[in-house]
Amino acid sequence: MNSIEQTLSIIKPDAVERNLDNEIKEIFKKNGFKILKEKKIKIEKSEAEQFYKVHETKPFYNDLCSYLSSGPIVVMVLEKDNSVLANRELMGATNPKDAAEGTIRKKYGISIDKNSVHGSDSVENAKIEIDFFFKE
Ligand code: IDP
Ligand code: MG
Repeated sequence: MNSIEQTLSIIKPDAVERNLDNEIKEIFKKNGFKILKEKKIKIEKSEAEQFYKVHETKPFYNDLCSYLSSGPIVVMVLEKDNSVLANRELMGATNPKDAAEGTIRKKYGISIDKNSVHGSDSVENAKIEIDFFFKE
C-alpha cells in the first residue's frame, strides 16, 4: 500500500563544500520528491551528538559528529509516497563502494564517512529528525 510520507534528508558537508547541493536537490525532484522545507545551516558539535545519539557507542561516533558539524549542510523535509524507503533506495548503501549504480552515494560519495547524504531510516525516526531541525 502506498502512503504519502515525509522524511528528513541532509546534504552533508562534503557535498555542500563541492557545491553539489543544487544538483542533488534536482535529483530528488526528478525522482518525484517534493522539497517541503529546506535550510542551509552549520550546526554545533553538541547538536550533531544529539542528532546521532543512536550511534553514541560506535567507535566512529566522535569523528562522525565532528564531521557533520565541520561545515554547512542542507537539511530538507522530503515528501513522496513511501518516501523513507524511496529516499534510502535513491541514496544507496552507507559505503559508497557498495552503493548501486545510479544512487546518490555511488555518484558523489567519497568514503564511508563522507557519503554526501543522510536519510531517515524509518517513519518514526523521520518524525523525530524533522522535529529536531524544523520544530517551531
Ligand atoms: P546511514 O547513513 O546509511 O543510515 P548509519 O549506519 O546510520 O548509516 O551511520 C550513520 C553515518 O555514520 C553514516 O552515514 C556514515 O557517515 C557514518 N558511518 C557509518 N558506519 C561507519 C564506519 O564504519 N566508519 C566511519 N563512519 C561510519
Ligand atoms: Mg542511519
